[in-house]
Order: sequence, then structure tokens, then C-alpha cells
Amino acid sequence: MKLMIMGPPGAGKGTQAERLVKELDITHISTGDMFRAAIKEGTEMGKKAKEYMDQGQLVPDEVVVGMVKDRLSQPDCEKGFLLDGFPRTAAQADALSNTLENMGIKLDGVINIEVPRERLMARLTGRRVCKACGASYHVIFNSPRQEGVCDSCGGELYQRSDDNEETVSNRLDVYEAQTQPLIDYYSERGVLLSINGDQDIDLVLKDVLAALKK
Ligand code: B4P
Repeated sequence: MKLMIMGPPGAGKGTQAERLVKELDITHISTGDMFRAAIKEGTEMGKKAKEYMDQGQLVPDEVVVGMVKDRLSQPDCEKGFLLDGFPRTAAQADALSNTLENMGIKLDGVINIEVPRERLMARLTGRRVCKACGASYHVIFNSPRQEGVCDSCGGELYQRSDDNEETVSNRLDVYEAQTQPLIDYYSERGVLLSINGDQDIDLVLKDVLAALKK
């Protein structure tokens, strides 16, 4: 399956993506994870991306689009993929649509996780991520068995530098101005699957899988 997952920051895109790619045996393409890997490696692109991410701004379209085009052309995408966090602007959506058309690929569905804005601040400021494997937790809603330690690999959990209140507030404003309009874009193309993300993580997954079967 060729899928995309969208929603506001903290809607649970990454949380659901981790589970969905295992369930469907497809490749996970998270632009956020790709930028965080580049930051960790200290590449020029990583340094540039960090400046934007720490302010809650989007990384410029030309950087993101080139990176995703390269990734989609890799062999592990042939079995299917889940795009997570891309596209986030109208220009990115147009570029994706051209790229997929040139590759002869049609998206099977665009999963839109809906969560009211007032819930998102608590989700993001309480998020903890594994330094080693990238698994995502929440101090209250999805806590690890042992505080500060990843259930899957035993790695150390940390708080992302863009998960503080001020940056989160900017990210939510940027989402409403630049990414939310894409809901109409995909709805008009008949591929949008809207899912209630304001419920337990397992129930969200169940609803996504049911919507994909239809
Ligand atoms: P991303 O890494 O894509 O992620 P996100 O929007 O922060 O969060 P996500 O929705 O995945 O939430 P999660 O599952 O972790 O973006 C980070 C930054 O990278 C952007 O701000 C931007 O600067 C840059 N970037 C990325 N892509 C870009 C692009 N295409 N163009 C330009 N810039 C780009 O869930 C959040 C928390 O909620 C977790 O703690 C989780 O445990 C909890 N949670 C999840 N589901 C829950 C549920 N059902 N109930 C309760 N809690 C839940």
C-alpha cells in the first residue's frame, strides 16, 4: 500500500506510523525523523534544519522535497510506503503529486488524524523519545514500563528540543496556516480517510486499519 498520514503536531502521526508499518509491512518515511538523523550526524542540511525546527518553523520546501524524492526512489519503497509528516505545504503537495505521477504511483489513501488543538500542547510537552531507536512515549498517556528507559530496546528517553511550550505554540499556528488547507486538497481528490485521534492509541490504530480495509 502507498499511504500518507497527516494531522497537527502531536496528533499521533509518528505513534500510529510506527505501528502501521509493522502491521502492513511497508516502509516508514518520516521527514521529521530524517531531519533529526541529519542533525545527529551533524550534516550541513541537519544544521540548517535545526534552526527552523527549534523555532517551530517548517524547513524550506526545496530542502524537504529533494530529500523525499531521493527517498521514494530507493528499492525498499517498492513494497509500499507510509509518508509521515510530508507534505506540509501546498508546494510540497504539488511536488509530491508530480513525483508520484512521474513514477507511475497512485496513493491508496491519506490518513488524517483529527485531534482538537487544546489536547495537543499536553501531548507534545509530555512526549519522550528513545535516543537509540526513536520509539515515542508519553509521560502520562503512553508511559514506558521503567521511567526514562525504552521498552523496546532499553535506550535512554529524552525530550525533543522543539517540544517546549513556546515552540509547540508556533508549530500549531504554522500547521493551521500552512498544512490544514491540504485536508481539502486530498478530500477533493477522494483519498482522504478522517480518523478520530482523540481516543486511546490502540483504538486509533483499529479505526485506521478498518478505514483502510473499506
Ligand atoms: P514531526 O517529527 O513530523 O512530528 P510531530 O508533528 O511533532 O508529531 P506527531 O504527530 O508525529 O506526534 P507523536 O506521534 O509523536 O515534525 C517535527 C518538525 O520537523 C516540524 O515541526 C518541522 O519543523 C520539521 N518538518 C518535518 N517534516 C517537514 C516537512 N515536510 N516540511 C517542513 N518541515 C518539516 O505524538 C505526540 C505525543 O502524543 C507523544 O508523546 C505520544 O505518545 C502521544 N500520543 C500519541 N497518540 C496519542 C493518543 N491517541 N492519546 C494520547 N496521547 C497520544
